[in-house]
Amino acid sequence: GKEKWPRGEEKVWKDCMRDVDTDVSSITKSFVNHVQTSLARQPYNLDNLGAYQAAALSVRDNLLVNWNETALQYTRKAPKRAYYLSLEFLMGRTLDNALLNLGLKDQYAEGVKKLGFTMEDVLDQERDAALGNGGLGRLAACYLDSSASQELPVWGYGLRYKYGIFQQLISPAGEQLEAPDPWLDNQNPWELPRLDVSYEVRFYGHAERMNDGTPRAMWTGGQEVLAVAYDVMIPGCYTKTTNNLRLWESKPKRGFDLNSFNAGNYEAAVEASNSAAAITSVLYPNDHTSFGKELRLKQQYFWTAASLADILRRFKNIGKSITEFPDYVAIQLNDTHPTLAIPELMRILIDEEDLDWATAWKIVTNTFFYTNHTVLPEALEKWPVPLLEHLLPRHLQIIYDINLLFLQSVEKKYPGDRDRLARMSLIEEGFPKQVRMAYLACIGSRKVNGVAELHSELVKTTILKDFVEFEGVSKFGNVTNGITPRRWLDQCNPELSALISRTLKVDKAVWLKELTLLEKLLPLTEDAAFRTEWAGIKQRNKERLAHHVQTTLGLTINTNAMFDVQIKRLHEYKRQTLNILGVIHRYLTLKNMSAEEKKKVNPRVVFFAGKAAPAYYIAKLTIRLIVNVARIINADPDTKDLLSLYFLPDYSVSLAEVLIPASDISQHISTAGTEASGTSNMKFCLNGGLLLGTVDGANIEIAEEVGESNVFFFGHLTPAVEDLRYQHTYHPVPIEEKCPALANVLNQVSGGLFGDAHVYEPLLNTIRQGDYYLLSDDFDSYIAALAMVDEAYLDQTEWVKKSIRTTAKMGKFSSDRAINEYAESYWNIEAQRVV
Ligand code: GPW
Repeated sequence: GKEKWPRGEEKVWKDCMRDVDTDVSSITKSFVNHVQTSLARQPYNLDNLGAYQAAALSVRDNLLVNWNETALQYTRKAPKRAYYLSLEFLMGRTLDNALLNLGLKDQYAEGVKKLGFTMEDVLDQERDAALGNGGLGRLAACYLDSSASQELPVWGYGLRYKYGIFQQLISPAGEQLEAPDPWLDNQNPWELPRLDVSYEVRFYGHAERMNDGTPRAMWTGGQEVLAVAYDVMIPGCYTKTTNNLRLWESKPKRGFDLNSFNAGNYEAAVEASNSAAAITSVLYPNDHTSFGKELRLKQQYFWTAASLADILRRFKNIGKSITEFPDYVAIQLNDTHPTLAIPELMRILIDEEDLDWATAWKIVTNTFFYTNHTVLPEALEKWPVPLLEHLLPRHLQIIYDINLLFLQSVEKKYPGDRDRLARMSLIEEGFPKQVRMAYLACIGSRKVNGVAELHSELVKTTILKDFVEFEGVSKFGNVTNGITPRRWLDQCNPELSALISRTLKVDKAVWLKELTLLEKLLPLTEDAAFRTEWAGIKQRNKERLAHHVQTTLGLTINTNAMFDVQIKRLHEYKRQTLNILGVIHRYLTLKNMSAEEKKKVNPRVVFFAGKAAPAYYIAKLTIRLIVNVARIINADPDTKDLLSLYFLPDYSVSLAEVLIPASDISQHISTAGTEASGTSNMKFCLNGGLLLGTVDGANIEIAEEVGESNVFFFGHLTPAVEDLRYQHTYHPVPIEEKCPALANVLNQVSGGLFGDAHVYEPLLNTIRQGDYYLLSDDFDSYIAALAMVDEAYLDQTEWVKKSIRTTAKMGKFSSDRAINEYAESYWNIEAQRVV
């Protein structure tokens, strides 16, 4: 029988249960309690780090109350739930976000002050949780925030990497160096170890088909590893709903392999335990590239297998028939990284639940949803068949079976079309053969979506064209990305948030969750006093950034200049190179100006930040060029008041929170058709920064919202790109002829104006030869667009109007809108009120 609960005296239990703290005195009490007990520290020698830890532990107690009640509610009501499987969650810091979402920021600030600390110093002690590379991982974090804020029963599943994205250092020569990010070293108050929640995950071994008339097989032997859960609380904004992000840590099943140990082979025994721990030791620092490494495949399987086992166990507790699985569970695949979940669920349903193939496949294809985040070929995951066969023999069998049945159905619709079969096969022929993960994700899912209108069209007309023809277009959709206005406005730009609440006479508890209310700011473009306030806030954010750079890097920045910002992963398609070559062009132009001409120029400070994948040679060269151009330009007395340039090392979520509110203009200048969406473009615009960009990704939808007259567009459009590349290959025109301005800039770099003459040749040659990303095609119009930005900036009144209009029209880009689209049109889940 079931245990009676609570044990003992119910009243004693109930009287002792805590609720969320709301008043300053219980907050200070809990803070001091944690200093005394959890931290075992003396009040008189408590430093800022200790104060942060005490504050975090006390906030965590509050979150746990809500987190438990949310879990209880979900268990009782058993609604359909959605699971967001992502190899990356780029969370950043938690304390400030938790305080704002709980609505306790003021109370904590007051309490902390009474105890002799300032909130700012305390918040600044927290290390970023940087379990992601860039946009894809940060999107996952924004979606968790929105799911909780919209009271949706959504959990995240990921890996608890011991090392997050590497720390970036810049050498004296301007080279990127990488250092590990041991983010857990100071303990992590935001996670809850769940040593009781663990699963065994198998690798290698043998798979033997039963051949008993069923599709079953036995998978035995190999290596078994334990997946242990760590839970991270995800508070919603002004709601009790506090969801869960479950991260898996790998560990050896039995500490030591006793067989080897007894055989006297101590080293082999320890090695086995090392290899289990290695699985979740480090986040792969590659963005938009798939390297085919065995350990990465191990990570993917380890994580999908543990997550599915956990989801299945939870489903089974409801007591429904397995065929009802898709009525209770939706699983979103964040890119193809979790695609092994498809054959893994087939394996469980067939080998363990004993279902027939058709029933199992029907369950699978009603459970999964796949989001594609790129059409760049180098990013599309393919796994070598021999590697899969070795590591996951049963899954390879299942993939082959899926492929066979799939190709039979294609053959039936297009008899004799051999080319089509070869194109659509899950297996790419070659040496070795490879499994095309995007195709597997596509056919194994209920729906497929891209992340902005243009990108979703490109998915349908390029990489998945045959699949659209075969399966029908209704399976393919778009959910334009979004960003959480909690972190990316209220938290990073508190003054602007307060001005908005004051002006609209609407509490932020309302407009932060209904962001289209920002439209009510539109009439205020005509209010001079409001414009002054607006401009004043931008100015103070610029000073805050300058202060940050002064204290961290010792550099003094001219805050009277226009702040021009490009911050994102270094990648050729994002064209940081175009930006730095544009800066050099500007520098050369200034050098040739008379003193009189210079008076008309408005000063500009250009900021770059971003990491390059450690093995991405060309991207690293771009960083080196930026740093060395900065060195020359910033020291040139002829120009330094009018143009200066900074590369801020070790870009992170926290640095973005300081940079974004300070930008007058930001650059999103990818070759048309290459940036699936972009999300920092949305963050800048939400904070009243104007956008300089190409007609690409979500830039297009931003322009649709704010009006084309409020953005600065340049460059060739997507349909022209293919033709231009063809021209480059078959009718190349020397760069001196095609774009003399760019040729001159390249020659200056080659000639050693920024030192290291020979060093940059491989980078410059990517433009001189082939120019795959079309810098020479877009350079002139880029320079013209920059000139338009300068001109527009001269009219400050009009500029501030544009800035206000931009913020006002950004409501669409709240991740609340995006997550509601997923909930309604994809997952079919409903909000659950937790009281
Ligand atoms: F290649 N994105 C990313 F599609 O940050 F997998 N890393 C990646 O590895 C990939 C995509 C991948 C980004 C897109 O480049 C960006 O345009 C988009 O806004 C973001 O994902 C979120 O959808």
